[in-house]
Amino acid sequence: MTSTAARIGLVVADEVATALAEGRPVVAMESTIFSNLGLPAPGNREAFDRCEAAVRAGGAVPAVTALLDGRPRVGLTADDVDRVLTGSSKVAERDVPVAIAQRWAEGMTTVSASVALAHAAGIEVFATGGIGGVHRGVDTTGDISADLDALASHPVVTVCAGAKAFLDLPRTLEHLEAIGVPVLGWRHDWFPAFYSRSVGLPVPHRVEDAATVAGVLRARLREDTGVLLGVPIPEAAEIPAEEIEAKMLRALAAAAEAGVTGPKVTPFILARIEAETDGESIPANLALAENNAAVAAEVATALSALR
Ligand code: PSU
Ligand code: MN
Repeated sequence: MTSTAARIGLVVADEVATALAEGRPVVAMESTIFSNLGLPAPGNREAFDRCEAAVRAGGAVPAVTALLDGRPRVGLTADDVDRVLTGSSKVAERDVPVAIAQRWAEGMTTVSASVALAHAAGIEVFATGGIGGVHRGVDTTGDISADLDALASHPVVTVCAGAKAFLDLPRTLEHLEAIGVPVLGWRHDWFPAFYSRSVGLPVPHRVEDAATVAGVLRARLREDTGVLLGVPIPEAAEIPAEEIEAKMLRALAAAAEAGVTGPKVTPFILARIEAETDGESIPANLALAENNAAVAAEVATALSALR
């Protein structure tokens, strides 16, 4: 436990605390993806079950982060998970202190909040579906996800399928470069675009194994900067970029027309993409999240071997 953990009253589940104390592998996960904000029922429970099983199959302990009854939590009970599946308050890193001070009943952690809580608990690997990034139209809106700053501010490996192509992916990669986050491609030369394995953007560095990813985190020059590992969606589940692009553009247009701003933008667009694809996006989303959880367990195992 870090001094941050004590100051914020972080509650770490027994199984997670024991694994950390014994130096065994642990993989943190976010709660937004499993809540109403990320995936519709019943796909959200299936996503949770498959991600948890993939982490355990890889020999690691899963540690989902959330805020419940005003307390920040790492590692959930079955009852807690039921609450997460119906959760609807989105909590980014900057919102965590407010949720604690105001004792919110529930807060669903985004990537930024989860990476911060993972670090506070002493966890070095985090798995998710896709990260937030620089939004298209940033020149007028200024909309850049707090996920990016969190990657630069906590020494955690984030395992993801890149980011959805409704974002401005070239500028997201430029931003990650500017803030000093190493970006790695898992046995892949391209920055993954969530449903699609590539939209033609090269990834700065390709890696072939988990030991190398662990080595990159160990060799960081800044104490508090993490690593982004982009894992392409398994081929069998991929939706090709040309098939999804027009649907994403319609979802973006609907968000602009509805005048949606701030933290509501991403959940709004996610829901519209589901509608535009007639739910075809859901199995792809589950497959990539499960695959990321499996790779994250490998990375966590490699990190505990270095200890
Ligand atoms: N991208 C997805 N699914 C998600 C999210 C992003 O494909 O559920 C969620 C994650 O919790 C991410 C958050 O951290 O949205 C980013 O929101 P914003 O763009 O408001 O920073
Ligand atoms: Mn935003």
